[in-house]
Amino acid sequence: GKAAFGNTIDVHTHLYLPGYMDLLRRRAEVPRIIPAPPGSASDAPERLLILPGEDADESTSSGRPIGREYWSVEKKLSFMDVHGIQTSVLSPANPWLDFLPPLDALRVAQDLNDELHAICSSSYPAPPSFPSSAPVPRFLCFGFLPLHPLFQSSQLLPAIVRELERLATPPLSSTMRGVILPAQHLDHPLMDGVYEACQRLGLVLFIHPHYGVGKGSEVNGDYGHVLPLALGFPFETSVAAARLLLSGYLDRYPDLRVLLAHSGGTLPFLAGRLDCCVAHDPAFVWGRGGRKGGKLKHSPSLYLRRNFFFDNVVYHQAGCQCLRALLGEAGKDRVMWGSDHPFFPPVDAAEGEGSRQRPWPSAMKNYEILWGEGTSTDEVKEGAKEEKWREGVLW
Ligand code: 5CU
Repeated sequence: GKAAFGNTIDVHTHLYLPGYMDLLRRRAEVPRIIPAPPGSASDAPERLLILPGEDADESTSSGRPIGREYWSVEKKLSFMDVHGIQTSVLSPANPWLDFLPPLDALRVAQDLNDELHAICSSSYPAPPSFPSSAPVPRFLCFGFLPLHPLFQSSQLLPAIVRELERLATPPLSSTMRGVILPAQHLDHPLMDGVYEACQRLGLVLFIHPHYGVGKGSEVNGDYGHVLPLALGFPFETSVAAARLLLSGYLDRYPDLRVLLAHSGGTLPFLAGRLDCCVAHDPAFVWGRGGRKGGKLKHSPSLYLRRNFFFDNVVYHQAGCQCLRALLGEAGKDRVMWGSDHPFFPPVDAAEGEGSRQRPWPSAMKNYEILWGEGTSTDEVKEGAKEEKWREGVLW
């Protein structure tokens, strides 16, 4: 059917919970929040240092302003209203709780999951101009899972599974749709228990990068935030998802649902090479009659079409078309709209807060690439295009 502006579900949008902000304020190392200097204006923002090594690079070491759009529910709602977003599926921001020791991480994850659920389960009306006459949830969420700490202490696994079960049980299950995980170690033996629980409980795994690839490599270093975010992030996701594909876990857990950030990184473009290399490697042979003794039952691109879902946060129509070509007609609903808010705000700082009440070019670009280049903001607002970006199959 036809969509109207106001139907969108945003599957990639972050909220810094008040409890998480306090945690970052208490830290002396990255990730951390630097207070506004003493004596500065009362509205001077704090600053955020988040990415690995950001404090060591002169161009990024002073951090970036972290204003209310990072943590205020009111600000998130006004962003949603301006961009026609009916429901935001909130996720905690990278690097989640990766920096905490195992036992602290588990306790803090439980507290923050409760805090996230409390925010999402409050009722917030949609603007009257939005099309839905029935009340709709304005927020759903992906919870925290202290996964990095798990790799330091395997004894954490039963508690992690219990936390997944808690998220999938009322009252939390009314808002929790899954968990957000770093794009790391997805083929680790300890992940078996996590995947078993997520498949059994119907929880979606949202895989999101933070670390880039190749420590200290050219991919991450220099040029400010450009290389880590433009290349390091998507390469990290590509490698992590490929490791998951190749591990055989998706034969063991064929109903697992995995949402990949930033349109799956480079995988849509490279899926053919993955298929070809697997086909030519005796360790990964598969055959028409089923498994031939190789490790995988299917070629990698079949898992990409079967188990994976994608946001469209790629800011480029050709990238999105590549993803569509991989998924084919039947899979087109698996590409879902994402904003990556509060990241990539309008750059025109001179307009300050005012400019942030208007459509963000970054978010509008993600409408355009689903609908075709050249779609104007007015067309978006009129909802004149076929509904392609509304959630299809995840919820
Ligand atoms: O701009 C950034 O640093 C980020 C980030 O850290 N995480 C994200 O999802 N998008 C942009």
